[in-house]
Amino acid sequence: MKHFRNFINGEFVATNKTFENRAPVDNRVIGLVHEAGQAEVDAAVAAARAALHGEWGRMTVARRVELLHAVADEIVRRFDDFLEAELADTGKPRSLASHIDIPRGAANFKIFADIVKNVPTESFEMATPDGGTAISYGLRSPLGVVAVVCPWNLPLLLMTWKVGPALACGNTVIVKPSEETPATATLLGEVMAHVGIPNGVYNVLHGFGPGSAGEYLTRHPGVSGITFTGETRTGEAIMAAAAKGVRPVSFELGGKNAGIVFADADFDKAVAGITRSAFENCGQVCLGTERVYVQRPIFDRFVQALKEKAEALRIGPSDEPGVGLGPLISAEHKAKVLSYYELARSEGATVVTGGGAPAMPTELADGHWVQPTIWTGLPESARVIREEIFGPCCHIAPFDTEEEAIALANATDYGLATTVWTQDLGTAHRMARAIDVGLCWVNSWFLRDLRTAFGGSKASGIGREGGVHSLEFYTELRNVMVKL
Ligand code: NAD
Ligand code: 6OD
Repeated sequence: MKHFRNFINGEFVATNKTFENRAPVDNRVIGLVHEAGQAEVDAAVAAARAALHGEWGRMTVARRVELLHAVADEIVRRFDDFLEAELADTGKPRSLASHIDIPRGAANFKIFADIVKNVPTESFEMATPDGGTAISYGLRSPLGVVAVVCPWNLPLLLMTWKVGPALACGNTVIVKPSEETPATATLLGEVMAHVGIPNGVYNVLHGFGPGSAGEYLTRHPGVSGITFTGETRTGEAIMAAAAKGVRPVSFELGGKNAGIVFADADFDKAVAGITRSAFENCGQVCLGTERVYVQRPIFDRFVQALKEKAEALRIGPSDEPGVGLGPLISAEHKAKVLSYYELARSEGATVVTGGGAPAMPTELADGHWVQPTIWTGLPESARVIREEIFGPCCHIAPFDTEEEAIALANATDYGLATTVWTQDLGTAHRMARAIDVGLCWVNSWFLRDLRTAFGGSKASGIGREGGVHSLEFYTELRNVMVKL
């Protein structure tokens, strides 16, 4: 049985309160997680604060950059360890984790180390009222001790997406991984120690949200800022905690993203793209498409083609040959997704395919499997169309005009992402301008350039990270005015 301990001040710390870590593929207990209480949170904050002013705080940027490259190299060297840890925690297809999750774990350290090394700050020269000259310039200092609160859907990718830039900017971090996926954050502690990241710079606390490590950490006055990825409702609770002390937050939250397919789109590419955006990672991607709008001339053909793609997805554990769909993360999440499958029926949906749990072999029968599901025929007011489900499902509706597609896409409280399929550049640009989202993909989906701004509008988030935008959150910019 594996034990996932907290990582505080360079040491793995056990506690006398543990909870079970279960495999999504069969619900077997695969580990025990040591839950951090207030004492461990206090210790981690003290360690992170001390490290801020110790060797780490005095280190040259060049040395910090070198160390972060070493972290990335060590993740690559231990690729298989990270891969197995992620697969055990999530049950996702091996091909997915090995092509996306783990490589991004390494890239997130490299890219932000290089950005910090190469991005200048502003500088202005001006005439002063007495006829002299002054030069002002910007100096970036770390924000301080950063709490990094993470979800379970892309555990290593989403954690390092915050830890990479935070450390590159000279901060120290305390990570609270999801209670569902403790493994890769813990493993990263070994990597940090191995490459010589000073003690206290990277800390990990395990536990839940309310009444546990998540709440204790985000309420802690020694935490300078909070970066969070997860549900919008949780973001509201964390924002209330951050209000005490007026501490900054960066939030990447939920979505109810629209995919828009115009009749002039490359049909096969659009079908393949929406298949990915609706079903990849078993629909557990915040950027995923749960609302699909297809221009009327190709609507019936598109529904039929997507149905065939969904039905061709092989459901199974990570290593099953040709597997396209893994399990959901937990029994609780499966119950939530299946409750929406029921709700869709009661709201009057036509179930094009799926709508339940698949029959699985006995050894996998306790896993959290659901069928990829497509609905049509619901009114826009239906809860299934309004609420984030976070499962492998989508509703498809027809539209006639560009204006109608824009209105449909925008009729949501969320504003995270959209994917637009058309061969007309003018249409693409107009849609990108008109849809209220942080991220608009055209003829693509989840195609990432880490130098670009990433984040959501409306209830989907606060702020942008990525490229220099990460520097804006993870540093304080001081202006220095020098009268010559
Ligand atoms: P969640 O909000 O339930 O949990 C996320 C983390 O917050 C966990 O570590 C949890 O323990 C912690 N937490 C919960 N309540 C807390 C509290 N009161 N105080 C402090 N910490 C608390 O989210 P989840 O179920 O793990 O992830 C799925 C959600 O994340 C979906 O809504 C999805 O859209 C969203 N998400 C968004 C993005 C994005 O980039 N916008 C990316 C991935 C996931
Ligand atoms: O690619 C990223 O940097 C990122 N933050 C992806 C988020 C995916 C949501 O599930």
